[in-house]
Amino acid sequence: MRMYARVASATVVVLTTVAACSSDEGEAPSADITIEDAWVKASDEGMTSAFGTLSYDGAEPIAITSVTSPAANRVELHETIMGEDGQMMMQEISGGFTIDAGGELLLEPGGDHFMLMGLIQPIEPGDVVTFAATLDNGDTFTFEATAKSYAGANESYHDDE
Ligand SMILES: [Cu+2]
Repeated sequence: MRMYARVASATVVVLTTVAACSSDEGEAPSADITIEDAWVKASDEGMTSAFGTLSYDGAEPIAITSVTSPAANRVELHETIMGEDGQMMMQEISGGFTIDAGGELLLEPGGDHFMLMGLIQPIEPGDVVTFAATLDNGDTFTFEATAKSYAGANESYHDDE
């Protein structure tokens, strides 16, 4: 009898703590990700890249596992690495882009980026391209990126070799 009473009161304490935590959050539990300065490298055909600064407001680390866009047949999550021959090359990152709790992820030419494969039509400077990203917790978020001409970010693609 005494044992049972102790367990019951411990449970009450735990529930109270959880309630206090969730009221501290004060925000909807949907994706706490925002992107700033999102842009796409204008391109006539083939493939191109999208960049920006992702900020994540959640309490647990998260990963962006897939991205789609009506502008391309496929969007891959790429990292840029030094190849064995000393040339920079890009490849699909395994496990997606992870972002720490309260962290940022910079997508920039020569680094991590969203890779648009098989453009549906030319992307001209000033065009707005929409994206939908899926997170490892099942949440999704959408964002828009404006196209601009850019001469860099011509790292070779792993499959080319
Ligand atoms: Cu790439």
